[in-house]
Amino acid sequence: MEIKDIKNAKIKAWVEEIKAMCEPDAVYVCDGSQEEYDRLMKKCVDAGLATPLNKDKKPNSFLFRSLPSDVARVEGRTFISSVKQDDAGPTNNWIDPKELKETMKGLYKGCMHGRTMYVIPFCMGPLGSPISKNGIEITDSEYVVLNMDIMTRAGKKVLDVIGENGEFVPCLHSVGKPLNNGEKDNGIWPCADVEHKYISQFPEEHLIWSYGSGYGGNALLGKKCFALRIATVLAREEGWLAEHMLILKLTNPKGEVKYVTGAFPSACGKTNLAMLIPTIPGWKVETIGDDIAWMKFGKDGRLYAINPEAGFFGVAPGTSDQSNKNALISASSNTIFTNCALTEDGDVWWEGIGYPAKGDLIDWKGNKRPALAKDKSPKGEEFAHPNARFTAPAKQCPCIAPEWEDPNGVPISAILFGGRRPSTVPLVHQSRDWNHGVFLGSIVGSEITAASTIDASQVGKIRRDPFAILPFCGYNMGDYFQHWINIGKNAPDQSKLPKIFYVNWFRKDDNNPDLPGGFMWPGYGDNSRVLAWIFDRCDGKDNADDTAIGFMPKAGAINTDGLANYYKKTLPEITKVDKEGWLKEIKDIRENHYPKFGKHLPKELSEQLDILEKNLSK
Ligand code: SAT
Ligand code: MN
Repeated sequence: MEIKDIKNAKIKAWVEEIKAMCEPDAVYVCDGSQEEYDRLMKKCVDAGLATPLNKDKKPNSFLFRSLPSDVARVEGRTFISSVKQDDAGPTNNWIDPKELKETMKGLYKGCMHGRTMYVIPFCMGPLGSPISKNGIEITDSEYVVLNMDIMTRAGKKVLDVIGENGEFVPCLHSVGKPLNNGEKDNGIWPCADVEHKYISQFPEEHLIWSYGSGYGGNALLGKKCFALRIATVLAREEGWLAEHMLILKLTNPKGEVKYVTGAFPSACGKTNLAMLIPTIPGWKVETIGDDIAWMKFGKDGRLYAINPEAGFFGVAPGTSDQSNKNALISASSNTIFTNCALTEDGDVWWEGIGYPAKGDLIDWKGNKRPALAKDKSPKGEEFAHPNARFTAPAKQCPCIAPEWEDPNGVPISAILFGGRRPSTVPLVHQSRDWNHGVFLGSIVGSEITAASTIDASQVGKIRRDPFAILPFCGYNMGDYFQHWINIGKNAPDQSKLPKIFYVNWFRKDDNNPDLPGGFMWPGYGDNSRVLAWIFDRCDGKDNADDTAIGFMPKAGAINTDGLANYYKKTLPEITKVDKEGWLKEIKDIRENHYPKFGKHLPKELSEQLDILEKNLSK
């Protein structure tokens, strides 16, 4: 489609304005058709940017390789550009919007020379849902168009929904690599140097400007930029929750259903949990979403969630038949792979895929190397980048819940928080009430992962990531905590609020040689044992002890049938209160974590810290 096919005057004017600034060779409005997808993919293949995979192994699937400087989100180059710095808060990078816009306009000027400017109308959430929101992404990257096509509902149907007066979030993106004088990409992933990358959110204007990166959340602007950074701002204004959470449907052996959301920092097994295959008989997990939840109160006073996305942008390494079979099946056709290794027979391979590759591999940097006899590689010598991804349509997931696109969303019974915590935090505990739950969300911490940094030396250190949303909150985190407190306070019916839990699958004991990887809990499908306990808690079952830190499983309340003996032995250790550990935790929160938020820290949270300390000293 062309600009003249856009009926909405506001969109049209904006597109014209960007065209004048970026000076593309052509403008193309995406209709979202299969023909369009195939045509743009062919363009990538012809330009040497995409490799078609073997049709018998991965039908209609393609592999892209990015540059080493463009393999992950760039948090250091991500900005919340609010009018006042205080509104961005202590945990976001901030530049004055006037200054940032001047700088970026300088970069955008003529940045699309030699390229086509694509206009992607997209909807976050099921079309026609009262919770969904529309956006328009302008980009000069075919890779972005193709990924947006999988990750969102995109195309003409969205223009129709927006109509002549509907609202939309404008999202501008350029890879920042103009092609002057007939220059070509020549198979090299286009992007700008790190110091010229800008991932900018303007919260007052509900506007996104991204420059210089073609990768993931930096470029697919519907995901982290819109559905989290801008949506958190909208949610606060409008009284709902935009969260970095998976949504799963849990069915017990009696056929009763509960929906659960969960916030875990990137690459903490969130996608695995969303698609978990239970090891306890009779239980079933189905997926609604694996990354983002938008939650609003329904007429019945319950909190309803939708998944604003239509696909999975999942971490490939570590995904195997054993860790997440459902993700592998989701990504077995019609999938875009990024920075995975390529096998001789035209399939993809990655570390932790569950089997060694044969013959030679082409690694994510494009070098041919003989495969190792195992499915692991030494650090720094991986064949697939540790943050290599698959972009797969959610509808291909074998365990996608039939109601995953229900415009009304699903009613949430439980909210989980978690992270990689080798010590202190037990396998599971439940908050006493809403504010205590907000406290638990506020202290979430995790080891730094390859998804959040391009600096390999940082990987493995612990950082606090409250609500797992620290890199994705579009305003002051202290005010965000307050918003959560207010949601509880102003809930239409307090008794219908979801119960809040803190889980930790990652407790370690490196001195116990029995434990694979030193982990005291098997994780993966065995996490269903914890989900089952949570399910029963939501029904008020008497399966918990009231402890200093909250409700914890009574002895024998976690189903251990079929669990390896060494895990049965570690279970008491990971389901008790580590008093010393928590006292250290309190000290760290009080000295290093909470002070960051200054006067924006809700008094309810410091109260929770005092209560916890008092309980522990009893
Ligand atoms: O690259 S994304 O931001 O989309 C994925 C992630 O880091 O969680
Ligand atoms: Mn995520």
